[in-house]
Amino acid sequence: MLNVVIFGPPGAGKGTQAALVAKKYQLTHLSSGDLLRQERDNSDNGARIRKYQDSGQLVPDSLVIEIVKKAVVKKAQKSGLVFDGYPRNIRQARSLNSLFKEIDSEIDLVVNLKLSAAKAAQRILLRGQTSGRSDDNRQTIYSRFKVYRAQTAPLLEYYQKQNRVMNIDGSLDIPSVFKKIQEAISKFQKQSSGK
Ligand code: B4P
Repeated sequence: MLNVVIFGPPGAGKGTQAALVAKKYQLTHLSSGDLLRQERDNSDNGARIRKYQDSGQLVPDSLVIEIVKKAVVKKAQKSGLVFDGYPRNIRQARSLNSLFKEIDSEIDLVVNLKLSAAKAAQRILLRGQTSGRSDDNRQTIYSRFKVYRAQTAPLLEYYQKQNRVMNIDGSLDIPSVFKKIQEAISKFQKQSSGK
C-alpha cells in the first residue's frame, strides 16, 4: 500500500506526474480538479463550481471535501492512491487525515514539485492554446497563484512537521522529474521496510 500526494503550484506538473506514478505503481489517480470538472458537468452544483474554477478561487470545502471523500471510499484499493491537487488548504488536509484514519491507512509521502511562478505561467499559457480549459488564461493564473501562496503553500509546513515531504525540482523535463519521484518513493519504501 502506498499513498502519495503530489503537491505544488498551478502548472508545476502535478497532473502529469500523478498519472505516471499511478501507472507505474498501480495506484488510483485522484485529481480534485478533474473530479470537480466532472461534477460541474453532471450536477446541480455545476454553475457554482464553474464560478470558482473560472476565477481561480478554491471551490468551497463543503463541496470539495464530500466529492473527494466519496471518491476515496469508492476507489481505495489495496495498492493505494495518488492525489493531485488535493489537499489544497489545512481544512482539507485535516479531513483527509481523519478519512485515512477511518480506513486504517495514512499519507506516506508528499512530493513537492518546486517551480517558479514565471515558468509555471508559461506552461499553463501553452496548455491553454489546446486544453479548452477556461481557467488557463493570464488573468486567472494570477489569482490561482495568489490562492496557492495564501492557502495551499502553508500546508507544506503541516506535512514537514510529519516528516513526509520530498522536494523535487519541477523545472526539469517530464522524464527527469519522474525519475526523481521514483527515487523518492524508493527511499521511502526502503526506510519503511527497515522499520
Ligand atoms: P487543477 O485542475 O488542480 O489545476 P492546476 O493546479 O493548475 O494543476 P494542473 O494539474 O492543471 O497542472 P499541472 O501542474 O499538471 O485545479 C483547477 C481549479 O479547480 C482550481 O483553481 C480550483 O478552482 C479548483 N480546485 C481543484 N482542486 C481543488 C481543491 N482541492 N479545493 C478547492 N478547489 C479546487 O500541469 C500544467 C501544464 O504543464 C500541463 O500542460 C503539462 O503538460 C505541463 N508540464 C507538466 N510537467 C512539465 C514539465 N516537466 N516540463 C514542461 N511542461 C510540463
